Amino acid sequence: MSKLEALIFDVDGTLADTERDGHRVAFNQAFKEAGLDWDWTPELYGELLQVTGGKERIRLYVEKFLSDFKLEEDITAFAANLHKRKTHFYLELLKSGAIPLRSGVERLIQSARDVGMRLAIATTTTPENVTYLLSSTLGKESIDWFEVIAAGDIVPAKKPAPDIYTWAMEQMDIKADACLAFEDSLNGVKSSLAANLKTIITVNDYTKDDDFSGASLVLDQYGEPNLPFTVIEGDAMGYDHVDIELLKQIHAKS
Ligand code: XBP
Ligand code: MG
Repeated sequence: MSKLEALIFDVDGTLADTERDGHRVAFNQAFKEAGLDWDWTPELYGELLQVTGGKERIRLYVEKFLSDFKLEEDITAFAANLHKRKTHFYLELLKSGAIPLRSGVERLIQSARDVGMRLAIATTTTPENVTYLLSSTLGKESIDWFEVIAAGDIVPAKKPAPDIYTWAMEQMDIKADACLAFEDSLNGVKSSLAANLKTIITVNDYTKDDDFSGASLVLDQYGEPNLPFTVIEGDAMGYDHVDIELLKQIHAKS
């Protein structure tokens, strides 16, 4: 069994609760600006999360939920243009500091750095969304803490395909058995498990009922020394918050 050398994090839902009060809001701002009377309520957005990727989500909405919507242009170009504006509004939200990191994320990243663990990101979101989130929460320099930021359209097949994780590990020249992945959703865990990565899940309101079979541990949050996590599935081996020692034990378990 190789040593645990690297942690690979998903972003949306894992590092921060970005979907309901971040991405969703930005999509609605873009729709309004474009003169569309679409309103993605928190509930509808939950259904649209079945696909990853914002452009793919717009397409799903038009094709499955708005069957009589007439488009004068190609759906791919239409979704891409609308999505550009959505990204603009989302970055404005991040710049305003509206989206904090989830509990324990900053501590875990800092302690991984302290012990020389390698860090990477594997996400379906647009690359700037990642760098703006890191800058607005951990400071601009934190972008360089991550050896690889694998994001967005860098691989054509988004999660649940394993490609984004595989691509990140290729860039790092590292094998899956020397890494752990961190996810929050069904599409995320399908992707990381298909890339042969042991995976730790922290659920959120949109993903708490997802099927996380195959994950090493499912928690409500990473927690802090004075803010214990709740175990949803798996064996936390007596720990009450996620730290490097727990990660090493999970990694070592067959
Ligand atoms: C995240 C996504 C993304 C974001 C929006 O999934 O599906 O589409 O919702 O980002 P995961 P963009 O956490 O599994 O990577 O609009 O930039 O695509
Ligand atoms: Mg996610």
